[in-house]
Amino acid sequence: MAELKKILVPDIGNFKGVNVIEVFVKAGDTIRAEDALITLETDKAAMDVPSPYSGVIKEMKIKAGDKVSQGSVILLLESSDAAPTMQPVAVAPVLPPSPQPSSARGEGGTPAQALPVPATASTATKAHASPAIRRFARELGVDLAQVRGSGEKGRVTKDDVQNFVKAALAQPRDATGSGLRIAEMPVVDFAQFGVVETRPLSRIQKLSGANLHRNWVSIPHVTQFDEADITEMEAFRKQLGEEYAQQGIKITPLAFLLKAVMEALQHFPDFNASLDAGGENLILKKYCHIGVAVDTPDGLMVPVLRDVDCKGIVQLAKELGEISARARDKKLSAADMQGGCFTISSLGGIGGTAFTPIINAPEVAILGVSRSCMKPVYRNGEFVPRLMLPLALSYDHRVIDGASAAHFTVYLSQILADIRRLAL
Ligand code: CAO
Repeated sequence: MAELKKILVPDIGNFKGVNVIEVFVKAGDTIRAEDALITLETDKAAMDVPSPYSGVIKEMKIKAGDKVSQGSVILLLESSDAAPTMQPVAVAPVLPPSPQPSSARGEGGTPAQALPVPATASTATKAHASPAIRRFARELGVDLAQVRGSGEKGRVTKDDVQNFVKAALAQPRDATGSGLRIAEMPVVDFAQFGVVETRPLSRIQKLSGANLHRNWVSIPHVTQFDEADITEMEAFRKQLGEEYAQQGIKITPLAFLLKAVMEALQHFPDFNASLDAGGENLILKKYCHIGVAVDTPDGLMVPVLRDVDCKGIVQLAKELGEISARARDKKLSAADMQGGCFTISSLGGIGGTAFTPIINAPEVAILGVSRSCMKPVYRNGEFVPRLMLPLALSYDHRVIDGASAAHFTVYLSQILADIRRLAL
């Protein structure tokens, strides 16, 4: 049967009017026997007072800053425990110890047996904190010496330990887990400058944003620029486009690019690869799945076209139309976006002359394509009008060096300039 019990300050030796420096519980809390309730501190040592019973706290009778002696009521506890448990009291030195060679002194330089309870080995550290806080810090793996104490005499409180952990978790991490120590972004109240409206980011924006941020800060990016002469390719594409329009297949430059990139990946296998988790090995892929960045009303999605090496340009154009429509209709499955070896991001349908795409890790390179444009190209002693396609290859410099990247774009440009090479 549960009954209301008074929990009293136990025998603390001859000390009277001892400071309550920390209260760990509050009314309404359910506690177990031996949970720490309060920490008392004399000028010699701090000690935790544990609960002799388990139960629910009905009322607190003291608060931090009060002074208590043996027999003072700490709280009222509703408990059905018949007998109290033993009352071990853990002790810690009050102040950081100064080195003391004398064996006559207890651990941490505190006079031994200052209180009639045993000090444990774990209390002999330099930080100023109660035994319960030391245990709490130990459970979280926190080195108390690194925590700045906000309590009286610089004592470390539970809040200090929690804030230390929160701050550590909030630190940006790089791929190796070390903090990047980036300066904090200022918090600006834009409303002070004019009218504003707050719109939450979409789920896709939040997800892709986190991945883009990770890739941007953890991969050493370099972007190689080039131009491909697609005058002949474009003439052929237009011809094909008319033929396949009746079948509802739209043949855009991207279908040719998929095929040409596949050919370049086979020629330069290091681009069709990923670093393993330890960053020690390159995993070379014998398949060729290529992701395509698709702009949707909710944000960027990257569905993957499978086995590009086994498909023709018309088939790729058909699948590209289908998969980008599915992306825009939010009908892509997680599997549709997995397994890519390389990504193409084409802004050619929109415009622009160049951009630097972010690598879609764990891939090691991405091709950005901008809008083709007629340009005067100097050939055989004269300027001739040629349709030039701007290419931007961002690559992971841990895996690919600049010369390889230039070879890759030159090779890709040669194929696009004469797509008969795809048949070789
Ligand atoms: N140069 C000139 N014209 C181009 C071109 C290029 N590089 N690429 C495409 N075009 C033309 C097409 O031929 C088509 O012309 P017509 O309508 O006259 O036939 C028009 O531009 C529109 O093409 P499209 O966008 O419908 O088709 P696509 O195959 O080029 O692209 C897709 C498909 C899904 C990639 C595209 O719609 C898209 O979403 N692009 C945005 C990708 C993106 O946001 N990337 C950025 C990622 S980083 O934030």
